[in-house]
Amino acid sequence: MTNTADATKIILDCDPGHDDAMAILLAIGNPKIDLIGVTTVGGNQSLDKVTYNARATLEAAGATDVPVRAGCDRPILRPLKVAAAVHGESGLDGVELPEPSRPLDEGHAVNWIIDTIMSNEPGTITLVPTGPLTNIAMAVRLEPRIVDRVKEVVLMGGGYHVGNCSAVAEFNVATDPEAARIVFNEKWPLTMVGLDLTHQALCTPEVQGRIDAIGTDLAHFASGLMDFFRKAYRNNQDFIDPPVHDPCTVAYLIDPDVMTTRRCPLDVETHDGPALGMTVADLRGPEPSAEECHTQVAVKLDFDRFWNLIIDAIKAIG
Ligand SMILES: [Ca+2]
Repeated sequence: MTNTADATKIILDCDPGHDDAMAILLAIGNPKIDLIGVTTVGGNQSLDKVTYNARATLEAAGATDVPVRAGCDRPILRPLKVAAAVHGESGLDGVELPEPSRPLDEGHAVNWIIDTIMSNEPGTITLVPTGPLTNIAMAVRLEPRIVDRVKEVVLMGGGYHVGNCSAVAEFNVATDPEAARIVFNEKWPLTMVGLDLTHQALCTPEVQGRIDAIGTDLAHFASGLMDFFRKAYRNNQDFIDPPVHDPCTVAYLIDPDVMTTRRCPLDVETHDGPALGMTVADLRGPEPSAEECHTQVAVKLDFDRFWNLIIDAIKAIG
């Protein structure tokens, strides 16, 4: 895939994960995104498993030029509770994973994130976290200067109306609420693509039929992921069709018109109790300006525009 000259350079920090895998495919298959590296974090499954899954997904997409580095294997303060009910024992159940031909790249993901941001021109690297925010929080504590050098942070996590781990907490934020609190409170431009938005990104049978119709091995791989994800969401989450959360972040970077956003102050509840891991959005009053407020939430998805991007990416990879 040849990228456009103005392609957005992103670091995808993820825990694949069926929807993380779809985010990887979208990043690889769209010329407006330059995926300069994948970093992994313990979340949906153990660090070893999600790191293997990231490498296998890149292999499936023929993208063996993209480096993968493993990061933190557990949250900053809390034990890791994986999401095997949603993603299976492997973290990417439902498909045959190709053996990665590229060895895992050396070095810790947190150090690589810092080195990459500090060695590139300021304002050129976008962080796209789609797992617990442990690596990003560790990076910003180790090297605070990354805050001013990052172009923006577009993350999947949280929700201002609804949770999935609890009534009010979403998995990525609930897994490492302290890390999320650190990341949300740094003064970089931050977009929270939360459940309010991603629950609109449903892989309906009609959408999956369009993926199947592409007819390539990669389309078969993506469809197999969606089959498992649908079953898991029917059995565990009272969904008919699975919400494909993580690629919404990449889609927003390709085409901001894929969603509407609302600027508002955000914070994270870190105290134990019924609201642990809640993302608290202050939606009172008129919408603040970008100068007044560095955070925004994703509100409304353009469903057709979103799925067209995914389908075009799978086609483009071939
Ligand atoms: Ca994820």
